[in-house]
Amino acid sequence: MEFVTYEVNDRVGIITINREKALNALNSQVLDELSEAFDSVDLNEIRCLILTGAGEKSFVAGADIGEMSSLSKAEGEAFGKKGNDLFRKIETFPIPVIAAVNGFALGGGCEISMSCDIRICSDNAVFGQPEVGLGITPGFGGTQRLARLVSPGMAKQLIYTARNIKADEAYRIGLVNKVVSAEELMPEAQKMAAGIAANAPIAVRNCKKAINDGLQVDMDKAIVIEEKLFGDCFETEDQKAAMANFLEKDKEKKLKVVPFKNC
Ligand code: DAK
Repeated sequence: MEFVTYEVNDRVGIITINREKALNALNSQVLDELSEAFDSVDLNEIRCLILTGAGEKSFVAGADIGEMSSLSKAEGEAFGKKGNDLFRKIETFPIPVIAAVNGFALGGGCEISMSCDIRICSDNAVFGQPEVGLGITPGFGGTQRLARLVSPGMAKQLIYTARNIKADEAYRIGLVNKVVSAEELMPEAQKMAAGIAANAPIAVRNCKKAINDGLQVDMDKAIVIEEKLFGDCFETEDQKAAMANFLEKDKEKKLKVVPFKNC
């Protein structure tokens, strides 16, 4: 792949968007390669992913404006679908995905970070949805995910004004989980990912599914979703071993890597 790299560090996979010259802007090729990178993740081995951008300046400076500028209506729709399919793939990916936001996260960059489960950013990060200034609406789920992550009023303010915000404000409104220095960004993301990877993999996956699916329905239905996914954990070796260890006062936690198909 030309613009995306994938590496594995223990049970954590790191996907890096590597198009630094264009501040990691998302063109069709980057979207295709990202999709391919997610498809290549070995879910029998990897328990958490980190998504980041190459360089120190930008996570993703948005969809590629050069490519978009000449799109016809039909091509624009196809481009939108490519992005939306990828972002849903990330959002519903069986294992958690942490966005390590290393600079600009504008437009499609802010949107791709919001399709991840958790956002950690460097103190030079800048978030924003500048689309209305370009004559379009946020088209990769920005109107939907931002309104769900922060308050609807705050999302409307950011989107209507197209104002960029810095890391500290993004943290204050709940858009990011944590702000660290640029040097600390990847170590911090890896530390969090390793912490997630140390927990029972089926339980973690079921938590992601329960939260995601539950948020789409009313509380009565959400509780049923939770019950089902809670019940599923009782078929797993991790649940049996972890509870037996507790009862036997065995403090050493040894969780198995359970194949995806058993989920
Ligand atoms: N696209 C293409 N190239 C970009 C880019 C982008 N979004 N952002 C930056 N670059 C390129 C610049 O053109 C420049 O290239 P060269 O001139 O060196 O060849 C290089 O990256 C460095 O950028 P700058 O020289 O501008 O660097 P500065 O430090 O001066 O400024 C900046 C950094 C991030 C403030 C500035 O580059 C900037 O404002 N970039 C654009 C940010 C932006 O507006 N992003 C939102 C894009 S709109 C859709 C769904 C979704 C979308 C669209 C359609 N459908 C459903 C159909 C999403 C839309 C968006 O994301």
